[in-house]
Amino acid sequence: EYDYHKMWGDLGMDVEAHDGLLGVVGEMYQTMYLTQENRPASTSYLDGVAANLHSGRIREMVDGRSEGSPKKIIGSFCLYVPEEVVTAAGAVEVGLCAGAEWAPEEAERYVPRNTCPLIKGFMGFKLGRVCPYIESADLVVGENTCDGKKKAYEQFSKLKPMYIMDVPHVRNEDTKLQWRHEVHALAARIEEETGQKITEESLRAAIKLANDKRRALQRLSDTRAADPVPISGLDSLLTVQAAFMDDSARLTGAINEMADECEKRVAEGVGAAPKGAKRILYTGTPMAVPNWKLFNIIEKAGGVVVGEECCTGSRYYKDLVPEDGATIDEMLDDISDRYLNIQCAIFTPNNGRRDDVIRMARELHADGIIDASLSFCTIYEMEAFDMEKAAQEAGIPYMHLSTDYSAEGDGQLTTRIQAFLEMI
Ligand code: BJ8
Repeated sequence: EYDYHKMWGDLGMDVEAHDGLLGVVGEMYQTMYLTQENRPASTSYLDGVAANLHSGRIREMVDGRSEGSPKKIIGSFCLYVPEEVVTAAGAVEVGLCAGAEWAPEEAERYVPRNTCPLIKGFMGFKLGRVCPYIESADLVVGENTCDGKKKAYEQFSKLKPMYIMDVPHVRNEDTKLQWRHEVHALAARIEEETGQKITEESLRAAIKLANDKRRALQRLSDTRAADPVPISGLDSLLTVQAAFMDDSARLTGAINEMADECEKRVAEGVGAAPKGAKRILYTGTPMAVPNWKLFNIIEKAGGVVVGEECCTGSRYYKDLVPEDGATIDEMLDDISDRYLNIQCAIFTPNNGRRDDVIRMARELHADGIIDASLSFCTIYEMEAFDMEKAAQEAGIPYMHLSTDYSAEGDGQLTTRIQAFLEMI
């Protein structure tokens, strides 16, 4: 029996507090996930990921590092940090976004009280020393996206070695070149960290590895257009959340198995929710582990989430990087261009996001759109006005919500969601 408590202690974690966190998350998983009926059998992979998140997966990466593969662990908070570059230089990229509140009083010594819960969450996870991903990371790559993150990184960098990428906020020829420069600079910084040069071969393989994962996620997503829908929104969400933590090749294999089973279910008319269940397209801010509450409320109320336009959803997998780049420079440019196209609300204008939401709602036969922002996220709250208009014009019922990580407003949230499901 491997001594995980020793491993967490060696990583500098607060082992006792961490036991408490694992207990809470384990209970949430039990009541939200394991109570679901008619799950595809292949989702047992997700149960394994959830069980190993802080134990087996960390051990694997930490052991791997001491054996030289991967050489380093690189943490990131955002979709704009290209994993292909990190992989090609011999490191592994892991997501550090926090989906739960932790040590808020300590976090408030570094960031204001009225900060988005995602930011407050990662500050609290670091200060409370309960996240093995943060603690095992050799370097954390941040990005100048929203004001909250940009300024919080100034604080976070006092606690952990950081490298910051500057993400443009408009798309034109100048910023395209600027962003390409940023991606090339990241490549140099990761090479310096690992002491390993990116080669044509390693970069080409990394592009293929990431694309294979995206293709598998696209396959799975396509099956959700069916009625009855073969897999729940909760399980689909966890699949993408897992992608930020698990080994890419293993994950891709598991997702393809889930897609195989879901395709078969569609052909046989087997669903995770009954035929005719109200279908919701989610759009909004990302949902980091273990932020499952909104999907749980929707699905326990009898609705089913059939798609998610967000960073823990379609934005993660809808676009591929071309696989025919001839040189390292050309491949890095292709990677840059693909990432600049992510429809984050930090961009102005960002009309592509609205188009995507309406397109997805139609393709996935959604009965309604739920657009949710984490509280104090000004940019997503701002975009909700035009999102509502676009939904109205398309004739699709729409609801906007603002939530945080606490359970305080859950009763009211449930009432509003139930009313919306009845109305659509
Ligand atoms: S590409 S969505 S992962 S920045 S919710 S911290 S925006 S105040 S997460 Fe994001 Fe990258 Fe964009 Fe995606 Fe700020 Fe809003 Fe908080 Fe947010």
